[in-house]
Formats: sequence, structure tokens, C-alpha cells
Amino acid sequence: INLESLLRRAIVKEELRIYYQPQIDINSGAIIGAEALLRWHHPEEGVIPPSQFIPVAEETGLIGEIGEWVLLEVCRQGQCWLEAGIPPLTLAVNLSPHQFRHGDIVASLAAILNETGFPAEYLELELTESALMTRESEAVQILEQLRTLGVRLAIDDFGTGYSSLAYLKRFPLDRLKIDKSFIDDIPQLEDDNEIAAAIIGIAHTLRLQVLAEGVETEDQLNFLKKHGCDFYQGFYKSPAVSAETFIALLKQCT
Ligand code: G
Ligand code: G
Ligand code: MN
Ligand code: NA
Repeated sequence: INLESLLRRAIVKEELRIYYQPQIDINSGAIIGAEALLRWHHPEEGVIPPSQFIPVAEETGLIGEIGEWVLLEVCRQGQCWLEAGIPPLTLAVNLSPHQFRHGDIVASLAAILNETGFPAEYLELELTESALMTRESEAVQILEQLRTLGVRLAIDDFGTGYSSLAYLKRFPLDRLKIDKSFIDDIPQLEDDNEIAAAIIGIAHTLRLQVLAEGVETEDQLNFLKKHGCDFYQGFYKSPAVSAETFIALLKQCT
């Protein structure tokens, strides 16, 4: 049995779960949203991280099915939290390159927003540099259409791909996420300090919000705060947790 058929069965058996990693406003310390991250709860193997199955799902095109399910679940959850009186949170969903290029992401997302009633303004789509670089003019068109739906757009893992300033300017983005690899050695490594500070500066020049990923220490947080970074996520606050744990964390923080 190969991973593809196992994954197919996992979808049917509802073994895929969505975890939520808090995103925090650096200045107020408040949780303002969360990134939705997939976990596979295998009955024998335990929790399988996405790094072990997303690449296969991406190669086989199964990511289309999985990705659509993630969007639906996150919008349902978000609407459920709103109806329960929880203050509005921005929920971020990763869109794979395959999802972005194949199928009609715009139409399927419009249907999901309509079905769930979740306000588009609270949904953020995270795209990687590689998803955006292929067939660039087509990418701009799709982004414009997604923007018309009212969703927010973020560039994920910034700095690990082409990191082209031209596309940062051309693409209609709301937020830039600095990749964890540039945060890891802050504040010990002077080069990384300067890279992080420069990325924050460029993002703000282009009127993009900046979120630092993978923040694990108070020193990193203080450095980012001092350099005007807007938001962060990372183990310093919390890893991705179940929806129930996330809400408990949210209540504990207010
Ligand atoms: O959650 P980490 O905790 O291990 O996630 C590893 C990688 O898997 C990240 O790069 C993340 O973008 C990707 N990933 C997690 N959930 C999803 C998802 O729902 N869709 C896509 N396309 N990628 C995801
Ligand atoms: O989509 P993206 O590649 O940005 O997914 C974020 C990945 O980073 C996930 O695998 C998530 O679990 C992981 N992550 C988030 N915060 C931290 C952190 O503080 N430390 C480490 N080691 N990993 C983190
Ligand atoms: Mn991400
Ligand atoms: Na990332």
C-alpha cells in the first residue's frame, strides 16, 4: 500500500484534523488570529506531520481535495466562533501551488464563503513564492480575483524562494511572513539581525504587514518589537493546537 492510497483512506476515515497556531500582535500581546495547520491522526502511527504527507498530496494532486476540505472546515470553524461571540479572529490557510494553479480556486472559495457565511475579510490565504512565480501574469489575475472576494493575501516563507522585490510590488498582498530560518539566530547572528530588519523595512515601505514566523525566545521577540515587526507566531507563545485548546488559550490571554 502506498502513501497515496493511505492518504485517500485517511480523508474518508476523517483522520485529518486542523490545528491552530496563534498569531499575536507584537505590541499588545493579544492573539489576533491563527494559522490552520493540518495533522494526520493515524490510528497506529500516531500524529503524522504535514511534512510527511503534503509533498505526496501535492505530487498526486490529492492536495486539491484536501485543500478544499481545509478551507471549508476553517470557514465553518471561524463562523462557529463568531456565532459563539468570540471576538473576530483572522484565520490563515495555506494554499499549495497545485491548488493555486489547478482547478478554480476562486469559484470554489466563493462557494465555501457563501455556504458557511464566514466573512471573507477574516480569511487569509498564505501563498509561497514558488506558487506565485510560475506564470506570473496569470498569478496576478487570480490574486486580483481572490482580493475581489474580500479575502486577505499573505506571502509565506518569505526569503526562502526568489524573494523578488518586483513581485512584492506587483502582487496585491496584505501581509508578508518572514521565514523562520531568518528568525532562528536572532539576536546572536548580526547578518540575520540585519536581514530581518531590512525585510521589515521593505514590507512597510510597500505597505505590507509583517509577521515573524518561528519565534521561540523572548530575545527574538524583543528584537522584532524594537524593529517594528507587527505580528509573530511561534513556540514562544504556542505550537499549533486543537481548536478547543486554542479557544482555551484565547480566553486565558484576555
Ligand atoms: O505544521 P508544520 O507544523 O509541520 O507544517 C509543515 C508544512 O506543512 C508547512 O510548510 C505548512 O505550510 C504545510 N501545511 C500544513 N497544513 C497545510 C495545509 O492545510 N495545506 C497546505 N497546502 N500546506 C499545509
Ligand atoms: O506554512 P509554514 O511553512 O509557514 O508552516 C509553519 C511551520 O512552522 C509549521 O510546521 C509549524 O509547526 C512550524 N513552527 C511554527 N512555529 C514554530 C517554532 O517556533 N519553532 C519551530 N521549530 N517550528 C515552528
Ligand atoms: Mn504557512
Ligand atoms: Na512559513
